[in-house]
Amino acid sequence: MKLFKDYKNYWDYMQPYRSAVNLVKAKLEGIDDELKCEHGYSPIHQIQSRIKSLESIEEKIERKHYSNTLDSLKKLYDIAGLRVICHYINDIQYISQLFIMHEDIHLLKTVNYIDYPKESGYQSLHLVVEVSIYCQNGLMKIPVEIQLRTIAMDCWASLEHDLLYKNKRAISKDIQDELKECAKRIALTDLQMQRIYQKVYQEKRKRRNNHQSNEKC
Ligand code: 0O2
Repeated sequence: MKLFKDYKNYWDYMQPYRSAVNLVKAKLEGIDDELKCEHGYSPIHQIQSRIKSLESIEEKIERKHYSNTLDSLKKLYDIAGLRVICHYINDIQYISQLFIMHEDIHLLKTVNYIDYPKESGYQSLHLVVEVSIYCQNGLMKIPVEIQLRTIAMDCWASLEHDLLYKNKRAISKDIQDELKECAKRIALTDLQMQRIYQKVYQEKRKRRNNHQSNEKC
C-alpha cells in the first residue's frame, strides 16, 4: 500500500516542512551575517537544505516497521533537513549554541557524531529541533534535523554516502577500514586547520596592535 496517493499529494503534504526549512535557514543566515558584521568573520561556508524524498520516507517507514499511514510521518524527525557546512571545527559548537538560544527554537535531540564518530567514521553534529509553523489550519510543530560539519567532514561524508552508506551491496572490510582511516586523517586535518586559523588570527591582531601603537607615537 502506498503512503501518498500520488506525487502531488506528497508535495502538498510537505508544505509546512518547506516552511520550516526556510525559517531555520533564515535564522542560520542571520547568525552568520551578524557575526560577519560584528567580527568580520563568517563561520558558515554553505547551507544546504532538502525535504526528504518520497522514496526515502517510504524506505525509512518500512525499515523502522512503522505503520504505513500518514500518522507515521510524525515519527520521522528528518523530513525537513538542513546541512550547515562550517569552515572550522570550533564554528560548529559556536553556531549551534547561538542557534538554540533562539526562544522559538525547541531543541529535541542532539547527537554528537564528532566527539563520538559512527562506526563508519562519519562525523557531524546532529540537532533535532522543533519549530512553530502557522498554516491556514492553525499552528503546527514541525521537527527539523540540522547536520553541522566542517568542509573536510562534508567532503568525506558526501563521497562515502554513495560509496558505502547508500550502497546496498556488501563492501569488503578492507575498503571499510580504508574509509575509516580517511575519516581519522580528516579529523586530524580539521584540528590542524583550526590551529593554523588561530595562529593567523593572533598574528593579524598583533600586527594591528603594533600599527595602532605606532600611530599614537
Ligand atoms: P536522506 O533522507 O536520504 O537524505 P536512520 O539512520 O535514518 O535510521 P537517524 O536516527 O535519523 O535514522 O540516523 P542518523 O544516523 O542520526 O542520521 C541519518 C543521516 O545522517 C543520513 O541521512 C545521512 O545524511 C547522515 N549519516 C548518518 N550516518 C552516516 C554515514 O555513516 N555516512 C554518511 N555519509 N552519512 C551518514 P540519509 O539516510 O542520507 O537521509
